[in-house]
Amino acid sequence: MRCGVRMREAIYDRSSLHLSRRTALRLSVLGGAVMAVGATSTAQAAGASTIVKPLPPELFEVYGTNAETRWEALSGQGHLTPIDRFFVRNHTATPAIDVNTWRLRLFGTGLRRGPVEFGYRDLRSLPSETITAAVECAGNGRSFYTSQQGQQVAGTPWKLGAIGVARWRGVRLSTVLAKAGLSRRAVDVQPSGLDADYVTGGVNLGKVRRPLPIGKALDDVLIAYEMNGQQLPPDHGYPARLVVPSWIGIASIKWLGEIEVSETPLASPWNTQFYRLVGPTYPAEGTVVGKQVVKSAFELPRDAVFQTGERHVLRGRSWSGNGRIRNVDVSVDGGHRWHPARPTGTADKHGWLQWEFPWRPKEPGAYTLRARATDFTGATQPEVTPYNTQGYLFDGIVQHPVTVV
Ligand SMILES: Nc1nc2c(c(=O)[nH]1)N[C@H]1C(S)=C(S)[C@@H](COP(=O)(O)O)O[C@H]1N2
Ligand SMILES: [Mo]
Repeated sequence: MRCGVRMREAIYDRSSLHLSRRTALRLSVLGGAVMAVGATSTAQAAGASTIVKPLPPELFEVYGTNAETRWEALSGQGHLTPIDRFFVRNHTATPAIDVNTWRLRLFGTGLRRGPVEFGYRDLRSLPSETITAAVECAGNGRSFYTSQQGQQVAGTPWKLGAIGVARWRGVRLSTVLAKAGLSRRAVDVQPSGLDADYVTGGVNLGKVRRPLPIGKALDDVLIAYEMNGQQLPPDHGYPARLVVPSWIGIASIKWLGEIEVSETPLASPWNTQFYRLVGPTYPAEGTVVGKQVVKSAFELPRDAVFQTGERHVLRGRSWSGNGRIRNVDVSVDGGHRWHPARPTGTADKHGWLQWEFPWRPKEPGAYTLRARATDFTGATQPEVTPYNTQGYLFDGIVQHPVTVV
């Protein structure tokens, strides 16, 4: 097979107790792991993991093929999200890729010569660069459209944990494009993944792929092969993924296999059907989503419990696709009064700002914590985010309920 890809057959299963009898009969226990005999869809239907790394419930909340980081699991952690708690968003399942036969193939009308291939060693021998950047799903915070705004939206009901910040090392996409003979006439590139075709509603949409304008592709995009100083883990795109700073997660294609380079605009379901803002405040054809928005989160479980009269330090993080966070305000009284939070780290252009806020609650009861960030462009978090049908780009102030006893 050209790219040496085969679908992962061994799937670690933590939910075999929930398997139907029929599915259970198709699984045989093998050395503590469970071998799925059928295709990925069997595993998915059975609720078995399509993610390789362990997903302990204290670190993750799992939704089908996806898992979000619990914010309390970032408490006490540094600027970077450790790999063991970095969220995973898989359209299907993490594939097993043989790096020895893996190739990255570039082709299309936007190249001066025919297809050009790079092996893993080729990539590693090119000049490397290291950046700190968030990968965040466009749907991060989606569940708040429903819980705070009473709106029905389609997609994974993420809270705020579909984001992670990592240190990525790799080769600039611009370096690889130049090597491949980029034409001056190129307008779009379209990376595509080596994971299984994405089938939804009975329709096969093909490989996960999304066009990226050449301006962004040449600006600051990385083909990453390391994450937080380690080889890129299977779930995060091994052997190589794109990291598109400040843009929605879908731009950062994992398990990179091909990049089409085109002198005419490209399209895929991921920029026509998905990742468009459609709703009453948007044009009829919808608005294509690129950059991320401003958000904030407390490093606390929902319904955290605090002691009356004691001094607590509330900690959190804020981030924006526009760049650095300028300031963060916190309210503990239902949004009436706002007080500045104290930064505890440096604002990162493509990462986040960590902050803290001391709090000594005087009376027991139910409280709602709020954090509201403003970035250096002046963009801030509104009370209400305008509705879009697929619940993307929620930037509203999130209400975090806690109890004081
Ligand atoms: N090949 C491929 N790339 C992909 C995806 C995928 O399912 N397949 N999911 C995308 C989406 S929607 C997001 S939010 C990010 C998630 O990256 P992570 O799983 O490393 O956190 O990967 C993106 N790249
Ligand atoms: Mo995503």
